[in-house]
Amino acid sequence: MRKCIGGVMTAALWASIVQADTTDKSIRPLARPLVDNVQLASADVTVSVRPVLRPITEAHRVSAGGNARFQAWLGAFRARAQAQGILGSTLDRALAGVTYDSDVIKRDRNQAEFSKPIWEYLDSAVSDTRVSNGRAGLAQHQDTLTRIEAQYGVEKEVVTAIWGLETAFGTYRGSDQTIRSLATLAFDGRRSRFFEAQLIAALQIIQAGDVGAANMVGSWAGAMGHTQFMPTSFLEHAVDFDGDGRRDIWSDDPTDALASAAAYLARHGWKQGQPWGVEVRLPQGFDYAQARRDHTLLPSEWAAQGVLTPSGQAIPDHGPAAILLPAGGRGVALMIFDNFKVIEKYNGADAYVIGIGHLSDRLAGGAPFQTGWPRGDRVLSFAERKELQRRLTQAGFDTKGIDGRTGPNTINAVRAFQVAQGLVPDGYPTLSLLERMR
Ligand SMILES: [Ca+2]
Repeated sequence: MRKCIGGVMTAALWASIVQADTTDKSIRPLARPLVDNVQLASADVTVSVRPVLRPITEAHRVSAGGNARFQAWLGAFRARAQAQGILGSTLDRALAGVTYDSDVIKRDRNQAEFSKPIWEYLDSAVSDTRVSNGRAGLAQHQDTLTRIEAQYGVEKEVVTAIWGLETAFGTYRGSDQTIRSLATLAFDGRRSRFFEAQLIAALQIIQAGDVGAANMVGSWAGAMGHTQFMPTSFLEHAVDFDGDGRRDIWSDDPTDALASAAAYLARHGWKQGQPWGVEVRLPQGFDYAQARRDHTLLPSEWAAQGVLTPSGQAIPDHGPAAILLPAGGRGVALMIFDNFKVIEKYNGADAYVIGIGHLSDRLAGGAPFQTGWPRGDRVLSFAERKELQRRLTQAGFDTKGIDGRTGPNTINAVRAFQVAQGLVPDGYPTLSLLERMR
């Protein structure tokens, strides 16, 4: 069994990211998490879920019969790579002995849907162990992180939190040969275009001399180094912070990787001093229809409605903010700022962003969330979410499709149903809501 890596992210989260990639947000996230390591296995979470229908492709079948077809594909790929400026000598070096990796495809196909709620994800993402390891990392790399913060304007606790979730502070950086993984995934039919572009980018990195082919290792899905950059993100955003002439995110020294993560956030608009989000307490009679990403007010305007910290303080005016209820009206309520969207550029799953944000707060000495989670609830299965969508649509609350994904249309339909039923219209689909519709 291959060694695993990863932050606390799971197959389901990965699947949701892949989904995001193929829809509205293109190839943005540089983090390609995965995770099966035992230590973090309990972190499975489903945030936005998608159907996991994974066709068995020709490429998949190749695994049993050797890799002749893969080798033929590699031959044709060489020509395409050379047309894009990859030298024959680079290809000789990087592709020598590369074989099809059936394990990678197995992992790609096994991204089964997990139905774990956000609080279980956060239990692991912001566990006491991770907080204490993070504080140790902060102390150990204090000087470097301070210089990175000064240069890029990203707080050292935020950079450290990314490091903590991506690779448990460098502990699980992955040992899969990146070229082999990417070539296998590019040969495979499921997302060939995306992975061939990543493979070309990986070859450009090798050609530029940032890392030797043998040392270019990472996750099975091609994410590399301490902060799990995909090759295209590396090319665009990685930096040589220690000044040795190479952008080295693979070595034991995390300097370049940490600075690269900060550079990435800075490039996407990180505002130093602005919170990612702040826990709030909603007043009695709060109009839950306001709890949506596209409705922003200044904290002072929220305060005028009684939206305050759990201890009753008004939140300073850091900029426009939305109210996010990651587990509906019975869980933690957050006031989120533009920096939330910046972390989303790293990985678009709400649970991930909240995990990064909350871990960074804890590393800075902040308190755990004051509000509890509805831990008695279980997350709806894929089949149950489809059933809910079907029943809502039949009842006149159109979800604009029955795909098992809880997107804005489904949330709006849930809200409308809740309003009609005199329930708290938090838009959050629960089992009891489904049962009510049956
Ligand atoms: Ca360097």
